[in-house]
Amino acid sequence: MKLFLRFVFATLIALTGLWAQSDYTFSDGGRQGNYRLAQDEVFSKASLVPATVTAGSRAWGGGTVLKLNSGEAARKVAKSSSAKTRGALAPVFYYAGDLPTAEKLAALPAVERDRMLANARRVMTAKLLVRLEKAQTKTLAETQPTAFETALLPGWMLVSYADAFAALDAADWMTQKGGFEFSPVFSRTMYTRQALARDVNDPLYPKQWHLQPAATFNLSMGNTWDSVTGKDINIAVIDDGLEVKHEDLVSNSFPLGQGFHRNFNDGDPADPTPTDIKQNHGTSCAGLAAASGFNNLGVTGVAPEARMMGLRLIAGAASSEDNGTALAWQPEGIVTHVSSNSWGPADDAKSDGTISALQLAGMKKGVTENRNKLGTVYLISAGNGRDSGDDESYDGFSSSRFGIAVAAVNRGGTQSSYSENGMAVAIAAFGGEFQPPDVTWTTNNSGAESYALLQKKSPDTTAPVNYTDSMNGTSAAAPQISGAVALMLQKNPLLGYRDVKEILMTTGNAKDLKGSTEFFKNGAGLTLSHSFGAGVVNVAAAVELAGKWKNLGPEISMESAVNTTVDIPEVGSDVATIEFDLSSANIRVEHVEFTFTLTHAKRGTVSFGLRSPAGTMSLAAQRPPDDNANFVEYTMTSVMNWGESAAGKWKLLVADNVVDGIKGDIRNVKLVVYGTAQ
Ligand SMILES: [Ca+2]
Ligand SMILES: [Ca+2]
Ligand SMILES: [Ca+2]
Repeated sequence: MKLFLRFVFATLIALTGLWAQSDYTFSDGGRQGNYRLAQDEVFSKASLVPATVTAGSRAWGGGTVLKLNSGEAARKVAKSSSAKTRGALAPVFYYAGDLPTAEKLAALPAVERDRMLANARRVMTAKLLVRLEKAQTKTLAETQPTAFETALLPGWMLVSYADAFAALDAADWMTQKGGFEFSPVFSRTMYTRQALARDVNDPLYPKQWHLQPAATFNLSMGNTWDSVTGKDINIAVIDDGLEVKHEDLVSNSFPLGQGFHRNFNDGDPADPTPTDIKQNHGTSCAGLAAASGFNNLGVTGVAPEARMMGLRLIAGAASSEDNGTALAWQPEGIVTHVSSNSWGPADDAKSDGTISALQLAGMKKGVTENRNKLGTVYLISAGNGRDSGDDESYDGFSSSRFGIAVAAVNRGGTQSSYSENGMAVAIAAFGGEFQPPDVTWTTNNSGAESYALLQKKSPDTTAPVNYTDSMNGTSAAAPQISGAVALMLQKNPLLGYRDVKEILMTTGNAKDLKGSTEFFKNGAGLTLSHSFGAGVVNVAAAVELAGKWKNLGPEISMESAVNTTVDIPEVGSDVATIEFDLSSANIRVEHVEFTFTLTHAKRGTVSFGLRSPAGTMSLAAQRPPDDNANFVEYTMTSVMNWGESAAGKWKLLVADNVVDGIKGDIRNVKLVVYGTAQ
């Protein structure tokens, strides 16, 4: 009887010509919306592929949108299917509010059109939402409902049918009859909610190989910008200047004249804009971190919507007090989330690299007081002196446990020729080599004069005025991570500065990188090297991990000192060994510092190795150009033991690598292990 009625009902609708209808107006709880029924599509939950289907079918929403042969129609296919098959099928509608005109749609590239159609697609379920009181349910008897339920919406009921096509028949009937307010209960829950990639419309973006997912080596941006862009995250850029009014930086820079910026060099103390076009370093670094993205202009930074404060410090000599002030920078009412530093002691392989107490104090203030005590995150370039024989372990700034040292990788995945090895190198990004196209694209100081300077430096430049394709160095690498950290902190503003460092080191990508030192697994299973730290930053992975991160406990430390004087034999016999017994330590290690006084007339011939109880060796190579004498109360810091247990015997091995009769000794050695309680 029921089947018979259904047949009559369907025949009735067929006779009235409603089967040709494709445009509908539905009332979704009172809100009118226009929809078009796709006559040539049927959604199938199961992997049904009837003979009537064409190659235009595509997987969607956990099933398949079947594209029918011409001459077929959705209703006809459903009607000719068995009841069981029909139960797996559903009519496909498109919501007009999500679509451009048919003409515009047809003119779109296929990929874009498919994306828009997928977004506008609404698949019917077997239910209708009808404005109906319980007492009125019999008015729908003719449509053969199978059930009525009260809806979440007062005054509306959910009316169920045998299948989605039966619900469509009922919708047709109500439309024909008039006087009903209703809407199909459309399914959008079948969508996989995969984030859509943001449309990056910056014209030079395709040239920014470090951001391109198709490049063999890149920052692994993934779909990160769909969820975080650095919005509401502030980056202090300490450099030789920041051209605040640059067309592609201005909207991501704090305004001038309100105390956000500072100039410690010549010119207006409130304006960090360079006073000399040759001072283009800071403007280029800033663009890599946070040039405005999605603005149809120039390039984009890793954090396309972060905001920057310019601190002009290194365009001339600056006092240690100014260094400290710049590093601790956090203007009233502002949070300094990130401090981007593409500078440091000379990379001449002979300077001892020690920084002033005030500079160090500025960083310490930043990590303990800034950002509501969570700490400003310092990104510091690891240094460009490898081809001169320098080693980052001798750089008191980038190796500080308050900062994160960033190494440089070139486009082909090898360590940039100049990027220094060191025991504090934590992570890497792209610095490239020396000439386009193997160097990075970013903002240049504005104007023809700056452009002429670029042409002189890079005769083959293809960059337009106001931009450069010739930025390189660990200077280029550090601000990329500054941008990455801005994204992480937008995702999870409660990360401490040490949490950020651990997340970067946990997610870094070591795959296929070639450096002058090998990757190894430390005692905690972290893959590290003195050339790259944990490898190239994996932005998508770092942001994802940031989102579910449980903060590290408070930092604790334990120290051990050996005050005897130990002679350092020349190579070929033995090395000086100083042992520290930390058997009683209950610390999960983050940083390890050792401080010593070396007496040696040619200190550059001496190298240092710290062996942890887990067997990990942190190395400071000899620096042949350094023929200076002695290191006094000198500190080195390693990140190579991150995550290891501190418990056990630590050994400092000191070697004199040149047999020339010039020998020395080491004394007052102190080891301090920092980390969390185990
Ligand atoms: Ca831009
Ligand atoms: Ca250096
Ligand atoms: Ca010697």
